[in-house]
Order: sequence, then structure tokens, then C-alpha cells
Amino acid sequence: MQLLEGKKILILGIANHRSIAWGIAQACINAGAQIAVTYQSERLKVNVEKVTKDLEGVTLLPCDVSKDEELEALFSHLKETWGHLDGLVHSIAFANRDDLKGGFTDTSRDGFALANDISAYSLVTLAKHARPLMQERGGSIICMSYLGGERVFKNYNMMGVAKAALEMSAKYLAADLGPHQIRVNIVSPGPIRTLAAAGVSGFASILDHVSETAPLRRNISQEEVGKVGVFLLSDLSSGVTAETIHVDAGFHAIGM
Ligand code: 1JT
Repeated sequence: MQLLEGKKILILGIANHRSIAWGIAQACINAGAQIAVTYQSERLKVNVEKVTKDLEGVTLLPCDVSKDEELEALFSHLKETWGHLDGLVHSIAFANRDDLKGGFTDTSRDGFALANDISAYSLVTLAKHARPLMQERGGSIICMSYLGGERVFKNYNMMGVAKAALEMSAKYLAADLGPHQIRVNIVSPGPIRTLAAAGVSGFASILDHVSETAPLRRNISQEEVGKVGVFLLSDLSSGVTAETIHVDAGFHAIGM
């Protein structure tokens, strides 16, 4: 019996073959899950089609998390086709480029609201939509954070504040939904070369710093995040909720 045999899992946040969400999607499929994946825009739809084209039984659905009507349509589709949901993977973040460099003090009101809306509030509204589809059998929700949501990192700025909001939202959701046996956990990967990271100047030196100082003396891969995702989505973690798992080669434990 595979770890996620027959489980129905919704995955949001695949932009291309480098996405963390794609690493989790592959691991879920290899563990026997049935998955539905969303794309944010027509522009990204082609990429998501490309990476999923050789896989059987993957459902592709549109969802821009800033649009309530798209969330409604997504979950009414899942209710009709699947009837219930076992897992949800949130791997979505956004901040304006200007809010990921320079001084945090310069963050605009609009930039602050936008980053929090897309990166943190989306988890809250997704959990609300998922609850009726999960509460009869229980379920597992996971979201992706970064150590910059716990500690200050140069340039991470607005995303750090949004990740702090995301992590605390996950814990309040875990408390709310726990009585329905719906678990909510946080995965906090180390830096990975993804589309989001591509525009970050100096990202290579962030990767180098981790590989020089983390206990495992290397960076981590999408596949390694995928394996932890499978654990948290599976019955192996049935007693774990409101937890943060760092998949960062141990970097978070190091001081000086
Ligand atoms: C976003 C972006 C969310 C980049 C992200 C992210 N979460 C992690 N990264 C990579 C990263 C970036 C910086 C960093 C460490 C990791 C870009 C688009 C918006 C969402 O600095 C220490 C700046």
C-alpha cells in the first residue's frame, strides 16, 4: 500500500518544472495520489500543461487566489468531481520586486497589502473552502514558508513579513480545524532556484552561504521538499499539526 494511495490532493503554485509545488506534485503521484493542479494565468497554463502532459489523471484548473469567483469555481468543480478532498498544498507567494530589495522601511501600503493578500490570506480562504470537503474524513493542509519569516534576512523584506503572517495563519487554522481532524502544517525549505528566486539579485551568494555553513554543507532540492510534503499529507504524520518542518540542510539551527 502506497503512502497516498487513492488520496485526492489539490496543489496550487506550479509555475514551471522548477517549482517547489511541482516537486511536491511528482512525489504525491509517485506515492499513489490523484492530484488536481491549478494555474494562475493563461500565461502560466502552458507551462503547467507541459509538465503534467505525460501524467495520467491529473486535473488542470484555473485559480488566481486574489479572485473569489475563481476560488468558488475551483471548489465547486472539486466537490462535483471528487466529492471530498484529502490534501491541499499551498505554494504561492507574491511581492512587488521593489519590496524585495532596499530598505523595508520604504514598503508601500499597497505593496504590504498585496504581498499579504496573495501570500498569506490565500491560505485562510483556501482552508475555508476546503473545510467542507475535508471535514468528514479529516485532511491535511501544507504551506511553504522560508526562514526569512522567522528572522531578518537582507532583501527578503516584505516577503518575510508575509511569511510570518502565513506561518501564524497556519497555526490559527490548525487550532480551528483540528477538531475536524484537519491538520495544517508549514514546510520551510532552504533557498532553491525557482522562477520566484530567478529575479532576486545575489541569489547565488545566498545558495553559496547555505552550502558553506549548513550542517549538511549543501543546498536542498525540490525532490527533498516533495518527500516531506508526502509525509505531512500522509497518515505517517497523523499526530502532527501546527508544526514547522525546515527542509534546509539544518541551516535554521546554526547561529555563529
Ligand atoms: C517570492 C520571491 C517568495 C522569492 C522568494 C520567495 N520565497 C523565497 N524566495 C527566494 C528568496 C528571496 C530572497 C532571499 C531568500 C530567498 C520573489 C517573488 C515574490 C515571492 O533573501 C534572503 C530575497
